[in-house]
Parts: sequence; structure tokens; C-alpha cells
Amino acid sequence: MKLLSLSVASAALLQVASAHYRFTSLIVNGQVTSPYQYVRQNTNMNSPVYPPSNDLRCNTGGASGSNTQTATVAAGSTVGFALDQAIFHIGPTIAYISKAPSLAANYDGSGTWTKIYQVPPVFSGGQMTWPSDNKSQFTFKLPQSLAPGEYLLRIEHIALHGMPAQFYISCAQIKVTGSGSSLPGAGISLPSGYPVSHPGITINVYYPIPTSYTMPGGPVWSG
Ligand SMILES: *[C@@H]1O[C@H](CO)[C@@H](O)[C@H](O)[C@H]1NC(C)=O
Ligand SMILES: [Cu+2]
Repeated sequence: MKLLSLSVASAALLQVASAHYRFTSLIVNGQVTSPYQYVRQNTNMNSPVYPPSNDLRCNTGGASGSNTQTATVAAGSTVGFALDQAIFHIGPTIAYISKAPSLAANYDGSGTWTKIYQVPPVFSGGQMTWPSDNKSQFTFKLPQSLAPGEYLLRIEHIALHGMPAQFYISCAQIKVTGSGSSLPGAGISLPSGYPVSHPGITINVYYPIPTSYTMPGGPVWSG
């Protein structure tokens, strides 16, 4: 019996360890597209990425998009990502956009990433809570003024329950249409824009409970 309950316990542990969440599908105007149709598929199962690494751009195995389709999306549309299961670690969610030099499928994400959406923590009653917790979809608007062209759209959840922070990342390939003329505003490069020493990346969220949090990646650009 002892042996049996031990193996049940370790099976349960394995289950948790192998059940990390992944952003698998692009959402366009309310439609959840097929997993990995427009999202580059990573090659590290559901393991997180740790900084510093070029894998912070589009996850491990995500530097090329030759096996991924590019979704045509009008500027101003509501886009987003769906996960294969709900987020269960604490931390912020952030989305960025980066203009491809030509085709999104050929772009490695080595250029500038501009933040267009974020889900920061909430401070109330002496507590710090994380609205990303338990969510399995995130949607947000592409700026109406965004210039036509091909882009990578990147989402991440930064898990802060232990140090070093863990990054859960996906990149989708989009072709933006419309008559906008704004190129994405100021942004960061990856991984250099995410130094391990950043106060939003290396932080003790438990004790003392923080009363503020610095979101990585600078301000949100709204077009
Ligand atoms: C997420 O779900 C857990 C378990 O049900 C719960 O304890 C926690 O408060 C939830 N988090 C949020 C932000 O709703
Ligand atoms: Cu975990």
C-alpha cells in the first residue's frame, strides 16, 4: 500500500510538472484559430524559458516561422491568444508587436518589440494579486493607426512564484492591412531589454508583500 500511494503521489507530481500552460492559438475578432496554425510551435514541450536567452523572443525553437501560416488582420481588430490550459502561476501577462523586415515567417524577432497590452498586478487591502491567474484567453486591440505590413505578435506570461523567473512565450505571424501609417513606437530588444536585474523580473512577491511593481518592457503604445 505504501508503495502504491508513493507512486500515486509521484504520478500526481509528474502530472503537475508536465502540465504547464502554453499560448497555442491566435484569436482574431473572437475566432480562436487552430493550435499552431498562426502561432510558432516551440520545441521545448511546455517548459519555460529563463533569461538571458534569445529564446525570450519567440520561445525555444521559435526563431523561424517557415512551418507557420500568417494571418491577415485589419489594423484596429481585436486579436489575442488562447492557452491550452489556464495560467496557474502568479505574474504579469504582456503582449508586444515587432515589424518584420519582409515576411513574418522569415523574421527571427531580433528587432524592436513594442508593448501593446499588459495585465499588471492589482494592489488592494495590503495584498498583491494577479488578474492573469486562472485565465485561458487574452484579447486586446491592434492600434487602428498601425501601418500595413507583416509583424510578429508576441505574448508572454512571466511566472514569479520562484526565482529565476520563468517565461511562457508564443509568437504569432500576422499581416496587418488598412490605411494606417504609424510604425510601432519605442520598444525594447530581446533579451537585452529584459536584464535579470530588472525589478519586475527578479522580485520576492511573498515577503514583504510589495506595494508596487515595475512592469518590464516600458509603456504601452496605443498607436
Ligand atoms: C485562481 O483559482 C484559485 C483556485 O481556485 C484561487 O484560489 C485563486 O484565488 C484564483 N485567482 C484569481 C485571481 O481569481
Ligand atoms: Cu510551474
